[in-house]
Amino acid sequence: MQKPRMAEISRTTKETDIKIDLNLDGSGKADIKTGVGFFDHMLDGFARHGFFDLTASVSGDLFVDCHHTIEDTGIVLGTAIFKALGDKQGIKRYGSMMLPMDETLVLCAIDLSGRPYLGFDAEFTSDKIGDMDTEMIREFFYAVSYSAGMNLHIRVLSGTNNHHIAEAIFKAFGKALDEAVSYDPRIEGILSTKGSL
Ligand SMILES: [Mn+2]
Repeated sequence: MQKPRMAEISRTTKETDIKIDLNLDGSGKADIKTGVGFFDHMLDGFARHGFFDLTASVSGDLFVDCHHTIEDTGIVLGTAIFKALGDKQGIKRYGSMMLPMDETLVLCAIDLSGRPYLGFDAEFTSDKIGDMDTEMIREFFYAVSYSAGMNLHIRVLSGTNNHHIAEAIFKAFGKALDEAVSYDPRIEGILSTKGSL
């Protein structure tokens, strides 16, 4: 039994003040306070369905809008994932999920390759869901993929309800990441022909 992979990251700028505690080997316990209610709901779904323990305490310049708060939370979460993963010994590296939510169907595929890339194909018909700008969903995942060094593809295959589409994306991301970070006992060392990820 390996010891739990955890990271605690703090980041303060003139725009945001963020502290994230992440345990990749958790049980899905989340305590999220970003000041953006719908974003909290999304991160909660990510943690719960990925079986990650996640505490996020975020204080951002919401008097401007939600942009810096959400983007910077993505940077810190990605950094926490990167740090918690360490040298990636014994992990599956790849993970994917096809997640249905009523009329919505979302594909998420991940390679923890160390090379950041985001493929994002999702359309929203409303500018906002609750207090969150829908255009920030792409920005969030770009920040996560870049700071975690993760190849991340998200495609909405069907869906009409904006709340469902967003929620299915975050849950699919949690499930795919859970698979990618999980151990496979058949893997000796690091799963790469190069010997490192
Ligand atoms: Mn919901």
